[in-house]
Amino acid sequence: MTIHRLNIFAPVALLSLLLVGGGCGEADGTEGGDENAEQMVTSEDDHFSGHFLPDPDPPITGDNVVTIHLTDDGEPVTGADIDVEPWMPGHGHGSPEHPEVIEDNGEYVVSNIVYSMPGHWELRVDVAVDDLTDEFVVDYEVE
Ligand SMILES: [Cu+2]
Repeated sequence: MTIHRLNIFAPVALLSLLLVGGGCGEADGTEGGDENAEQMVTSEDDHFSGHFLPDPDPPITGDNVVTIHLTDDGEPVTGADIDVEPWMPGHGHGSPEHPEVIEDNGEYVVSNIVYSMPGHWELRVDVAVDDLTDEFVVDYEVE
């Protein structure tokens, strides 16, 4: 990230801190201006890589979609069993909705991701392929 970008995002972050004041807790302070751009993420036990593309970007309070390109050593991983849970670690709550996953040849479209408030959310993605299980934890700043 660049300084230039920080200058753009810092006022927005401050503003959302002020706006969130009366919610279910204080907005989680996050380090160094997390971006919500598409990201390549490695699963917790290093079994998989996931290319995460949020729509909209950045994510918004309400209904969101995330497309995950799941790979293992650069090869698409097909037929994975994927379970997604949004989680707000600063407040200890999840989402009122359960996301749905549809696969197209190693590309997993996750819909019905409902963030109930702005702030710092995790997307916790459990992946099971045959006997192998692993998990992604991806951070988002929800507007
Ligand atoms: Cu909350």
